[in-house]
Amino acid sequence: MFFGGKYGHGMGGFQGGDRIAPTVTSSASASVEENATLAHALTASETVTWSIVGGADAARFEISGSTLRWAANGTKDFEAPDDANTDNAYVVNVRATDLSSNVTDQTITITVTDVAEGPVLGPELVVNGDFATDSDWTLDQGDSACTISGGELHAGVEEQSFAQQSIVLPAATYHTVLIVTAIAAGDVGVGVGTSGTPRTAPGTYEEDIVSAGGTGIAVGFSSGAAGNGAVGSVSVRQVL
Ligand SMILES: [Ca+2]
Ligand SMILES: [Ca+2]
Ligand SMILES: [Ca+2]
Ligand SMILES: [Ca+2]
Repeated sequence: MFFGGKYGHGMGGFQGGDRIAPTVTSSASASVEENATLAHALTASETVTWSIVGGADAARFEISGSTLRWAANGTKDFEAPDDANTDNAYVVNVRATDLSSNVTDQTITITVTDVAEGPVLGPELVVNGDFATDSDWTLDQGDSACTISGGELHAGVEEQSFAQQSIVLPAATYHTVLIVTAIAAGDVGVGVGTSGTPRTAPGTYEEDIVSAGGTGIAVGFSSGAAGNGAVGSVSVRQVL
């Protein structure tokens, strides 16, 4: 009985007898590009279950099986970090629990890296920007030699400017595309409250212009008897 009891105690100890805490073998740090999901594999020296037990950014994570992910399997925006101190380094404490409830915690830092992203543009602000019809544009100044025909805006020989009403916000940046199809002399430019660079040769010109504000988008040809030319299209979209 004595030995049996001792063995019995020993058997009981065997059943719960793993007293060695697991070793976490996966990395305590990783980096991931913005706009991408996170799949940081969690591994240990023995069979474990994983849980999140703390860390400044615990709420920004979730664990699916043995994969550490962003909460709701989402993504991060480098330009708008939502970690506790907004430095794009997200800190979480994970816990590995083995079959005998031994635990080992690990602090993991996931760093979000920047990706060069194109500008986000708002909707097109120009109506009839390809001059498909003789409408929408108002001749602000100049003579009647200015016409819209053949998908182009044609200017005569005086200073001329065609405009259309559109809300243009002060200090906002507008991405403009101007296609100049002909320049006999002088120059032509697009304006969004502030004038863009005068163009003196045919070509496609993209330019971001910071607006002084106003209610007009305009295409203006230079003053003087020598100025004339044609424009094939104009586009203005706010840089958001
Ligand atoms: Ca163990
Ligand atoms: Ca971004
Ligand atoms: Ca941080
Ligand atoms: Ca970026």
